[in-house]
Amino acid sequence: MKEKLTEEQLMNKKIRKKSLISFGVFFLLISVAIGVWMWVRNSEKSDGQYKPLRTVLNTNEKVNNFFFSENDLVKTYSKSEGAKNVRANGYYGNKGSHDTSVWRLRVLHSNPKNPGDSVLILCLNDILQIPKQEECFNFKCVEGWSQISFWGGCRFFDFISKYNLGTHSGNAPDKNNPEDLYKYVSLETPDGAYYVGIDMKSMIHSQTLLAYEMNEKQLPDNQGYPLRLIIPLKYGIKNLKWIGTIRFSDTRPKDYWFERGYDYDAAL
Ligand SMILES: Nc1nc2c(c(=O)[nH]1)N[C@H]1C(S)=C(S)[C@@H](COP(=O)(O)O)O[C@H]1N2
Ligand SMILES: [Mo]
Repeated sequence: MKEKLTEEQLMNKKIRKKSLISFGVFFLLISVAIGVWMWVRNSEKSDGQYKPLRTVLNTNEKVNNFFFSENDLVKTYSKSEGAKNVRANGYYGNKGSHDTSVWRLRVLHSNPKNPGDSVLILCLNDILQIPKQEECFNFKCVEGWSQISFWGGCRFFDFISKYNLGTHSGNAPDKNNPEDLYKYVSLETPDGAYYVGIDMKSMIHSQTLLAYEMNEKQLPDNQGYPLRLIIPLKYGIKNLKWIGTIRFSDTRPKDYWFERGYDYDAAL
């Protein structure tokens, strides 16, 4: 009897010791976590984001760029798998008339072969002349929803090829001559209220479209009629609806959600 009690006491002692260690470790980890959190919160902001977090986002972007391959395709689905009631989300920049009798696409470029000619003005019919490409993919929004949807339009690469855009030389773009390509493309709504900046590599990817159709019909107005960007390599935020202006540059163009703390790349 006496022996058993001692065993029990010994056990209790062991348990107390373990509990104490556990509490100690727990307390230490919590303190470290709070410390890191306070350090991040007290740091300065860069483009709407705390600097340490911005550094993490920029590093992700570099890693992603390093592994980028033109041949990596986003998974596609058969068009019958596309949603019939496609969700519409985000209406920044939808003001003004989208009537195609007045709507024009403005492309700002500097063509060394034709220095006076720096604005190319196109109508929807010009875009419709470029061979059509269709694709059904899983559209993903950073807010946490995704939806398989079916789009039609022309490849952005075919568009810049047709009009000799996006190059320093003013020649047709060549994927094997990346030096001649501008590094970034900027897209803006006609009223300038929503804007995105995207790296050229992603823009000339074969799945990136200037889309004018959804489910084989004219793009509905809430989906960006008459013209929107469909870029399956990126989150929804970069898929700008109601395109008004396109520009090329070697420095990062301004970007609506980047300015509000999101990751510039928004790559999937
Ligand atoms: N002009 C414009 N384009 C936009 C947005 C917006 O607010 N304005 N929202 C973006 C976001 S956050 C998403 S998820 C997608 C939504 O596309 P959908 O309306 O076709 O679902 O559009 C993107 N393009
Ligand atoms: Mo989104």
